[in-house]
Amino acid sequence: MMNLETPNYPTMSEDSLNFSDLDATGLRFAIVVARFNSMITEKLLAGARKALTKAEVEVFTVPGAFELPFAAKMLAQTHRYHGIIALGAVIRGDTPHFDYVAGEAARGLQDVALQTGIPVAFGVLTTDTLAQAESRANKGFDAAMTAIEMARFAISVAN
Ligand code: INI
Repeated sequence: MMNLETPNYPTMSEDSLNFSDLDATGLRFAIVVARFNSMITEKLLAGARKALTKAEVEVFTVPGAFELPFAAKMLAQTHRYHGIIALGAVIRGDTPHFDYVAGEAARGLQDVALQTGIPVAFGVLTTDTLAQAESRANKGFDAAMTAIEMARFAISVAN
């Protein structure tokens, strides 16, 4: 029978994704992080790094979340990485720009994963306010843990 239980894994989030016991040893990841709303994305990056202490990590920056899919695709196509973690913060404010940027970031990043077969973790906060983004700035850790899990999944299916 399939075991759906997950061992206790420390998480920084309240609404934990309940990660299983993940080991990033021997894995290589690219983190691509948007500089827009950098006070938030720097925290996302710190959380992601915390989850990846045992992995090899390279960090790349792009101007905003809209540019994340392009960068993620270029990185995925190198086949140097077991997974990619995309980090950004899209805050609604009072501009309709939000929907375009957030929507295209989400769609584009999923497209990259599906087109290339390289897992892409969606570490992009989409919030109404800066305060909401601040309270979720620990989500970089979760995104990185997701990338580890999906990289392990891809490796196990391929072998
Ligand atoms: N980019 C973000 O990462 N977050 C935002 O909240 C945001 N807003 O609100 O406009 C944003 N815009 C810039 C966008 O990502 C592109 O960099 C820009 O449109 C140039 O292509």
